[in-house]
Amino acid sequence: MEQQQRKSKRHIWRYPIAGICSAIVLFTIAQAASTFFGTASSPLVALGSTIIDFTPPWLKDLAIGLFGTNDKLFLFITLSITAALLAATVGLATARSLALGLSLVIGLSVLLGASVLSRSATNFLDLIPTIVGTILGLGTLTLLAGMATRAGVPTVHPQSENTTSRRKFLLGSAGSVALGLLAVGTTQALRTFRNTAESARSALGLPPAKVKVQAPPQGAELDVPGASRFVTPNQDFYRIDTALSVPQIDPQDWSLKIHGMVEKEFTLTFNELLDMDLVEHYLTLTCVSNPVGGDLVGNAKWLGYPLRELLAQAKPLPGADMVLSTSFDGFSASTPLETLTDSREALLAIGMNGEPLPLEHGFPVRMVVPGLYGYVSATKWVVDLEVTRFQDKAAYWTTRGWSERGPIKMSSRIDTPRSFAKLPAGKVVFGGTAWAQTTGVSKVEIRIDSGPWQEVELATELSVDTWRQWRFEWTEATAGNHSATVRMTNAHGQLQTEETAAPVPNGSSGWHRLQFSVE
Ligand SMILES: Nc1nc2c(c(=O)[nH]1)N[C@H]1C(S)=C(S)[C@@H](COP(=O)(O)O)O[C@H]1N2
Ligand SMILES: [Mo]
Repeated sequence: MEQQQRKSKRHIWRYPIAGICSAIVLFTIAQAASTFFGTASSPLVALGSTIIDFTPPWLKDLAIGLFGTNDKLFLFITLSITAALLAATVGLATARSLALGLSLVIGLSVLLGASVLSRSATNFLDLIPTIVGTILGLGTLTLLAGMATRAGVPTVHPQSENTTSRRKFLLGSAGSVALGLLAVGTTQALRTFRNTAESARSALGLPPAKVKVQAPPQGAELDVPGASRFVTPNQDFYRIDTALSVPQIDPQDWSLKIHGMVEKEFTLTFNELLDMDLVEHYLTLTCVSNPVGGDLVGNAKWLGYPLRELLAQAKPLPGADMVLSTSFDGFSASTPLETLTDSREALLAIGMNGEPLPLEHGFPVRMVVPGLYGYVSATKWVVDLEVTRFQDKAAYWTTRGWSERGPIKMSSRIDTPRSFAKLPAGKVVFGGTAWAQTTGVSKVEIRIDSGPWQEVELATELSVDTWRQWRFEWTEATAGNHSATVRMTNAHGQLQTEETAAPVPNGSSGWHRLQFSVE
């Protein structure tokens, strides 16, 4: 007995490994099964999304601030480390009793299943991948824990027995990792083979707009090296959403339901939308999480059908003051009804810069509304519009501490020089952008150190809904450390506020200021 305990201690490392190996089998098999069955939400994605949903706003903000668009990679790494630690603990529990370890796995799988069911558009059939993965995970754990335990039992020839048992255990572990790799490979192959959304997108020819927008005039682009372009190329356009895996929607399966407080409810199909009188509009989209000077803002030419016209067909009832738009993956946004019925060009968009929407920007259909932050207006993969009242319904971010309404705060930014740049003496060229969607930018001023405010050169305005580039030359740049501050004035003569505010709950404010040095 005495000897057996000592031996078990020596082999204790095998149990956490057994736990981790069975977790690898559980997750990779569940993932492969979900891809195979084409379920609405795979267990891994469901788990990640549930965690995102429960992430407090300040943490979401911190993650976006620290990792920008890599916030999902950060989540993935944190999640993997946590899962590995948890799996190792479960493995250790089997050293005490196999039944205890197996019960823990079942308990954790029930949580996983619950997170799958909590996603929108899932049903009990979506549990099959989790169940298949769990069964194989339990099998792996039983097998490997058994091998680990046998190593602890004393025999007449301890030496030889130990070597074979170790070899067996390592082979068993390697086998389960190989099974996991095979499952990952199968998942990838199935995905590539079945990517209907991507192939539908490539095959889609965008219909021409009925009302074509004028191309940006020559003067809309100031060509300052280092400053952002007037039109943001699609591949450089910032991406913010709660979707861990980009929704894959075949346009032929897409439809939009317009219902709620309306005289006439109806459903729109993609082909019907293609046949409508589409318009083009340049609009600068902005994220509420954008810090002062940040880059969660981009400008594109959108092609779509005016939401104003669509709502006119549904005829909102008196008393309605909000449209709750919901995406295929369960995100929702509350948009004031008046912003969708007044004269601004709010669109149900299918095109971005002359192409069908990229999958990650909402293919096949999204909303864009001039003057409102994305979280209350720019629903990607939109499938449902409910005309309702603010007092009756709350949107995704409203229930997580953000304001129910989110008009964009006017802002200005220095793109070049970069913060802490070291520049040669002589001439310093400053460049940047400023935006005040729906109102327009009338003036941008810059201040070097604590000098006077000086007006900068402004690019030609294309529309009040787009940003305007600006340019300024400091001709007698003196050696030493300097700071530059920028501020704008909108077309109503209002000056951008100096008062700083954090992004939560309704957008950042304050003047963008940076430091640089001249040699
Ligand atoms: N379905 C869905 N749509 C969404 C979001 C989301 O999380 N899910 N995020 C919104 C937010 S916060 C912003 S800022 C914009 C960003 O759009 P983009 O990724 O195309 O730049 O999308 C909006 N639409
Ligand atoms: Mo956003």
